[in-house]
Amino acid sequence: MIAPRDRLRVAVQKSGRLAEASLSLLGRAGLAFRASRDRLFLYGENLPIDVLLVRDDDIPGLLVEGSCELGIVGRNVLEEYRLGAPAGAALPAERQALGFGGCRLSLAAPDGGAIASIGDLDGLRIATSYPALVGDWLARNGIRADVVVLNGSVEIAPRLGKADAICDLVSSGATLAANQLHEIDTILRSEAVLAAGPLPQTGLRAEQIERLCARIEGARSSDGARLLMMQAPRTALAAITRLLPMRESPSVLSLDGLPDDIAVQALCNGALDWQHLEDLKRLGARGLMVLNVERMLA
Ligand code: PRT
Ligand code: ZN
Repeated sequence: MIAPRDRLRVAVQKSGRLAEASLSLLGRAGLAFRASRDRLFLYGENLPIDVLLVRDDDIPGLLVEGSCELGIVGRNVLEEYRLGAPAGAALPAERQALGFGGCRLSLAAPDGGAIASIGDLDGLRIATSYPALVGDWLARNGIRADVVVLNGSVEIAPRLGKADAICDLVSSGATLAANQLHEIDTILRSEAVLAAGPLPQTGLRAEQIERLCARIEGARSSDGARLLMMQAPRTALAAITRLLPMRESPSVLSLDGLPDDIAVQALCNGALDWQHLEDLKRLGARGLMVLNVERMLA
């Protein structure tokens, strides 16, 4: 049993591919931390929210035990836990995708070998660190293959004669190429996600969780957002709307004493560039201004 706490806890990878981006996201969501001496814990200085620094594989279990309420973890780790858990077990769940740590869990086979498509895997051995995800995929596709569980260096298993194919995370594809392997199918598209534990939350704790989730969503959606402001002839509005990489419909305001003109405010994504501004000028827009968006709350 875990003693009741009044502070929310978020588990984050201590070191590795997701560590820095996870803490940076929490920082952009407005959290400031002080590190403990053992570097396993970050104490939230401005909100009652602390961070546990752990191995990524431990995050789903910590959520289920209630040692933390939220965690930032790869979807691959979360889904492997969910699929590997016994039937009826309480499960952590994905709350939001976070847009970093992108990769895919793919099946790959040796170059120049006999495996060209997934149908050729029948009766063969597949090495992976994701036995539950691979087992589930095999069952869904009606393929009977043996899953060989390895906890590292999966990509060398075919050369060592331990397996005929592998299933591993791929981002650039360089590791597969260096090991003379090629992808034959993707079984999961992954990225870092915010995951929540299964325990029902009520009252203040539930409010804290919702508030942090809303802030994280806001920090994510303001990434790369630009506010474009201009004045333009009313007749140019449709052409302006077509031209811009807008996230939502623009706000259009009338101008005092200028019935043929409007002021336009449009929330755009980072793709907004000089070329857009020059094209807008050609449509008769003037007083163009682009502002970086620092914070957004839906
Ligand atoms: O110590 P701890 O257990 O916390 O960390 P870890 O070593 O288990 O994980 P880490 O830091 O390597 O990865 C954390 C998470 O990052 C993963 O669970 C994925 O969600 C995500 N991620 C994104 C990746 C990759 N991209 C990735 N490319 N995780 C691993 N890789 C490996 C892959 O396994 C392969 O060996 O990188 C190699 C392939 O990369 P490419 O670019 O050559 O294709
Ligand atoms: Zn790990």
